[in-house]
Amino acid sequence: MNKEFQFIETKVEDSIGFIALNRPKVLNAINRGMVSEIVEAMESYDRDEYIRVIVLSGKGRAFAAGADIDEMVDADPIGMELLNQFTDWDRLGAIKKPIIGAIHGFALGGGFELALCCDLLIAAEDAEFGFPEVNLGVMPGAGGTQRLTKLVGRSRALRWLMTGDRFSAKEALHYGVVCETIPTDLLMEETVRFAKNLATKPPLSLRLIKESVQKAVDSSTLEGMQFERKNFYLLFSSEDQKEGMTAFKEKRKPQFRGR
Ligand code: DAK
Repeated sequence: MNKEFQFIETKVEDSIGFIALNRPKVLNAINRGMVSEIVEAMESYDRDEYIRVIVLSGKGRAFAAGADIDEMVDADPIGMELLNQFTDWDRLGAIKKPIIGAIHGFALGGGFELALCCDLLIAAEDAEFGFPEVNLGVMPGAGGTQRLTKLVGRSRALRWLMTGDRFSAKEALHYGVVCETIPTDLLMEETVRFAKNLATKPPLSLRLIKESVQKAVDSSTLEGMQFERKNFYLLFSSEDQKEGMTAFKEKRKPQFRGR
């Protein structure tokens, strides 16, 4: 993608599409333009066959300290409805490729909600998470109450949502919010290593695993099992299934093409 963005930075390397939030002076406070740019970049990566994995991170000393309060202070409900900003957030949920969030510093409010739109979160040891919306007289509105509760359960979610307290990377790991913690200065290096490994996996398997796990979150076990089974069958029509199993028999490394 050869495009200059105003609020994010993008680059493609080794079949990984990178997006870095880029308003470091305000701790990457997420304004409307930034959300549109993230969606545009993600959808473009999703369409690009060369890209296997997307990595989302923040420049400066935070991932993102929330939605831009300057933009919200005078907001009104009808104005927000007409701007229809949640549609952009919903589009993030429709991305098919794996999204890895590399989180350091603050991931608060809308910043935490953005992180929760990722599939895998890798946190630097200095990361701090939280939903401080309650201290501003509001509450999360871009999926925070739903996604957090499904991740950590009702009791812990209420604990964090009602107090607005921040919690550490260590706690985030303990409660399953993130899947790894990494020494802060190694965050990007280790995230890239992780992403490169994912990029060697068969893209269709990754895509259907992502869809099936989302189904587990959204539906009954029976419905989810049926969905999983159909996806399992479907992969037997892929070239990558033949390649993966033949390579095993021939004792060589498989080359997956996403077909
Ligand atoms: N918005 C705007 N500016 C922010 C900001 C934010 N969320 N967070 C930080 N900044 C700015 C600060 O104002 C400061 O700017 P200057 O004063 O230098 O001009 C600069 O970033 C550096 O911040 P601090 O000086 O405060 O840095 P500290 O290290 O002392 O403190 C902090 C860091 C993260 C504890 C503190 O900045 C802080 O409490 N920030 C606000 C955190 C917060 O309340 N976040 C939740 C916002 S509510 C929606 C979707 C989502 C949402 C809403 C609508 N739709 C689709 C409609 C989400 C809502 C939220 O996230």
